[in-house]
Amino acid sequence: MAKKSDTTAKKQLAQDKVNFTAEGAPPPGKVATTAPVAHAQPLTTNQGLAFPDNHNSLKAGGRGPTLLEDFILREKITHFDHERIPERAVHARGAGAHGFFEVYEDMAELTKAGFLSTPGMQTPVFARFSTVAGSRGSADTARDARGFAVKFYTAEGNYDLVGNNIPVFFIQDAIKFPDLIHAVKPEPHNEIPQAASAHDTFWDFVTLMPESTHMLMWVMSDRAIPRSLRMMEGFGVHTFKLVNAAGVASFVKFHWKPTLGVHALAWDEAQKLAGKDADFHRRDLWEAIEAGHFPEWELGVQVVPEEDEFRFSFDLLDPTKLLPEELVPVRRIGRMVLNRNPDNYFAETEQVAFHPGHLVPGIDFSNDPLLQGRLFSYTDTQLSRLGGANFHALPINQPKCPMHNFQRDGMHRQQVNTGRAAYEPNTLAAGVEFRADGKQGPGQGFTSVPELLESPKLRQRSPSFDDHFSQARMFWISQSPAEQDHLVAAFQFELSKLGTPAIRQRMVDNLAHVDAELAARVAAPLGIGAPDAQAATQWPGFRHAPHPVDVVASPALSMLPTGPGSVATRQVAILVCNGVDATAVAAVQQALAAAGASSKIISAALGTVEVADGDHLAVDCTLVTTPSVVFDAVYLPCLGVHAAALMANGDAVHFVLEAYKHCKPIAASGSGAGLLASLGITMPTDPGVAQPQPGVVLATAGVLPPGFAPAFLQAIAQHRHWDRHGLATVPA
Ligand code: HDE
Repeated sequence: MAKKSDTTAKKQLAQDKVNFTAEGAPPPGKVATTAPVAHAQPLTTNQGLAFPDNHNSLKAGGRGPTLLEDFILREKITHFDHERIPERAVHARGAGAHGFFEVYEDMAELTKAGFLSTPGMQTPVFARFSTVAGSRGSADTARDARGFAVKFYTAEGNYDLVGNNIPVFFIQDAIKFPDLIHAVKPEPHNEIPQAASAHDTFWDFVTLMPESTHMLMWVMSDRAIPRSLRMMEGFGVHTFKLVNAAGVASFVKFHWKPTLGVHALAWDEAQKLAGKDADFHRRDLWEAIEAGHFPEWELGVQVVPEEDEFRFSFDLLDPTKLLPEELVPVRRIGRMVLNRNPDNYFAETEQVAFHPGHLVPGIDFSNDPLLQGRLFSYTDTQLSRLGGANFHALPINQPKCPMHNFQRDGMHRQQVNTGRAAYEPNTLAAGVEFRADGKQGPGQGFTSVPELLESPKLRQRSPSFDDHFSQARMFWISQSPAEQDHLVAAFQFELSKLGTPAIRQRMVDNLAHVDAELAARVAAPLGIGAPDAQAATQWPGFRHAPHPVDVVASPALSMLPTGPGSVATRQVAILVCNGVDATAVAAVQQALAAAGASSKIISAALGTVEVADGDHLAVDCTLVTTPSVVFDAVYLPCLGVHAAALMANGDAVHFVLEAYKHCKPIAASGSGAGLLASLGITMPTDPGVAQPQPGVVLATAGVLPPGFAPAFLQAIAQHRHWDRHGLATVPA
């Protein structure tokens, strides 16, 4: 028996050897000669040991158990097991890009910051945009504030401007931040809902914190659903200080102004995009940069001399207040261009560590109590997120200027420090001291602005922070009618989702302090009582300050004046089927391309469609894989006698109606124009160009009139036509 079994084992062993080489691996001990294509070099372990077979673990026989001694397998699996790091507690989902900042003028009169001193000087930057509440895998288009963080790699050290796309914040004191975030994140018992503020705990908290009312107005506005990360403003939010070489400080608010204007999605569109293309924003950023359409913003400053600190009816240190641009104009001092996508998402976008306390000489903090709290949080969070005190040594975080200090050791230390003296002062390391000389002036290092502080220790909110509603009102009265409609609808949407009617009531009671009409409109469909301003005053957090006289509209708060703008990078869908007028399609495509927009041919199936003259036109995408929500505008060309066939396709009908309902520009020619009429969108008028509904461009004639493409481009440049009427009846 024993002998027989020995023979079987030997046969199996021989067969295993055959199998091993039969699968193409070289005999043990030899390095693979056909290197993996991607790297053109042999695979190795983390220790540099080349190994020939990356497909089979080491087993006792071809069909036997895997051996524990397979250190190659173990290393690979162990590394994989530890690939994930904790996601950011807030701002987990983000997209980033490299670029440069270029200053326009010498800012020496206000700041000694070297990167703001020489006109035309370029400083490398890395920017990361993010949503706040959702986790890393959540959808891009959630209703939320967007993070807008920029790391400037200046010659004097890294400067981080860690802002948002909304100029104010929910709370006035950092001690409330964990409460705010616990309230907005998914509810802890069931982890629902993801990336959404429309749930009881969020509104329970904010209605008890009336200081959040101003920020709520922004978050319920279309600012919270940007069309593109490239089309949103950024704000430093807090008041900071600029300090010149003479030590003279001024207060400053930072702004980023996008050159493409500020534009938003429709709320229904944003929700659909969350399913149809959850990566909508990051894809848009990535593709724009790949296509050479580099996103660009101008950096603006609002400067207030120190002696004017108390000039305003609100406190400059209160982060729930903005500084109206009409009171202090924004001075544009430079531009940021993002021109390179990251090579590796994890290494760069995920591992980048921002911190509002990463300052350079010439920029300093104010005493904003929210900002002061942030100064602790950002280093602290990197310690657990990036695994220790050496996160500054990760390539994306390294300063691009010399760095010397006596910090030593710690997890994952990258630097190999030499010498005996890891302290200062010393005489043992050639007497070297790495200190700036402390004098004021360019290149002389960071010094804090001296400030006289003598006061009792108090756990108290300054009464100058008490006015919670005036700027919320300013925001409301500054919006266009369409923007006001969207804001009311957003409040209604969110509050309708609440299971606790008392919370809905508390919100409209608070809103009654902003504007009676706003509160009544929001309350109407919520199944609650009329807004009761008096009831709101009963809650402990409520502090009542009468609206000061200077609550007047601030035109800069509306998104409308920023358009019409450029059509560059806009995406246009051209719906086709057999019989399409290819000449008209080519003419429109050419006009779009000349203006920097791009177009896609969409049909029911991939392949080609037969054009009117018997030739063929290639289809780029199908109606189902690229729905209307991923486009900015639609063109329906003449489809000859086949027009009815397209409209027999429910997906095509839905595509057009949905784009129309989302107020997107629609152009139609020939029988395409007739199709629109059959959908009830508009009646075709005389031959030629007409705009019976805003943003609808028609040509009923067979041949495109010369004004057709320009009219379509103009409609696209206006972004959306929010003033379209009768949309409630459109079934999409
Ligand atoms: Fe943040 N915030 N935050 N924040 N924040 C973080 O830091 C925090 C606040 C902002 O793309 C965290 O590295 C506290 C205001 C952005 O990596 C954390 C308070 C503003 C980003 C943190 C605030 C911001 C963060 C999580 C109240 C607008 C993403 C990961 C005192 C001016 C940066 C991290 C990136 C990230 C704390 C309030 C903007 C936990 C305690 C106000 C853009 O440290």
